[in-house]
Amino acid sequence: MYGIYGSSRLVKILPVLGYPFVPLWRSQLISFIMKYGTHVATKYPTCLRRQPRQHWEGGLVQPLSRYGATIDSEVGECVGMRWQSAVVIQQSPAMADGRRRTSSGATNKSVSGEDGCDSVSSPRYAILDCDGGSDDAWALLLLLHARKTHNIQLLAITTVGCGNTNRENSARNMRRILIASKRTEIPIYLGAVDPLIPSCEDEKKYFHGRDGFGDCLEDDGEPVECFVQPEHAVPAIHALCQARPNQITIFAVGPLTNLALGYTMYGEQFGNNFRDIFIMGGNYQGVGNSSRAAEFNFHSDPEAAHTVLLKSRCPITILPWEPCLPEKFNIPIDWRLKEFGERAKEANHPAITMLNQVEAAQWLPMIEQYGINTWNPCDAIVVAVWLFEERILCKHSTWHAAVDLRGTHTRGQMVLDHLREREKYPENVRIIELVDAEFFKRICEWVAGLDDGIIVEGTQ
Ligand SMILES: [Ca+2]
Repeated sequence: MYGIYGSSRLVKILPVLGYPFVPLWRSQLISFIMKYGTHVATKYPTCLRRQPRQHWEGGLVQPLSRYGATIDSEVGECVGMRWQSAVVIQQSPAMADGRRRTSSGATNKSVSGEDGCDSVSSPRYAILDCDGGSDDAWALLLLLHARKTHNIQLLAITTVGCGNTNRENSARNMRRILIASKRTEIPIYLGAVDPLIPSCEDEKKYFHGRDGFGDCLEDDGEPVECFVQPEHAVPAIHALCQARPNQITIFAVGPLTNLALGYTMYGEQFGNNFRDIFIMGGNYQGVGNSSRAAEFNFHSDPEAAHTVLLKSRCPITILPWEPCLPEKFNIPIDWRLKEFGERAKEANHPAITMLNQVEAAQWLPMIEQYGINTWNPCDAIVVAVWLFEERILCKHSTWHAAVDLRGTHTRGQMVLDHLREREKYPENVRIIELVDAEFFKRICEWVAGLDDGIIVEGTQ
């Protein structure tokens, strides 16, 4: 049994069973829970009644429960005007047999069997809500490849129409990846056509070409209606998550319109069924790529991003734009298209070979036009953090985040509570600030079948 001693800002491990008295921030405690899969007893202190209960529950207890912790009793006391409480973490079966859990439940057991499947870890469920660009395709490739090694079950791909391209093209592009990967059993659902408040002017930047895939591939002629599900994406997400409450991770790597519509249609219960949400979108240092001050996904539907951040009670991890910039994430396009791309082609990887063509069509003109010479498949980076957090995530922090809806220059910008007024604005997101680009290259090689070492090393 481990004891955790808490205050509103700081949580400390009590010296139970010889454990040192170690201060932990809430985010660190959550990481502890995520890693070891624990049983938790805690108290909602009576003196907290002068504060909103959700400040405590939303800030600490609820995230813990989302990560599998069981909360079954309460102890605690009030000290002066401050409150203190105890959180007791009991050894879980996973700890008892020496296994460790990551945030998403993976064990560190090395692969076994010739298919590389870890037979011990329980399934982890995911839904990919995307807008059909090449980095969405890479996010999909990581999830598909992790089926064997991480026991990932991708339950659905849902598309949104106000991002890189329309929802039909998004579905078509994801279908191309599924066909190339021989995984067409995964259902695709069409989602929202437009953002919550449609723009009067087409000011959108088409980084990925009008079709999301560089406008370089021939249409195979298969009507979209023939391969997508008849149901709309939003009720599909709701039904899937109702069937597996608190078990499904939502990857939201396009505009957040589908998730926002879910909250509008079903209320907060829609998100209460999520295990967690991993978002690629927003910015936290004011650096824009869609406008001067806003990131593409949030800027494409600011009201949707606002809704998701406001309504969600499950843990949210955000990869904003800044950690994807060359100063922090520097993978040369030459490495992607030549060195790695050629090796993947020689290894006869159909999906990556197709993406070689797609990404050459997208990136080479940008080298000429903007002098961009680094590759940053942002959507795949956030999936990589989910799969390999302990090895690729170098820096993160927790904040209250909101979205500016009315700024003359800053509409769609993500705004953090830099004043740290936690009682007024409890932390609602974890921000990824830095990832290891060199390790991401190894992940790409793993997807291509060129490097299984990152799994065999068994420390994800
Ligand atoms: Ca995307």
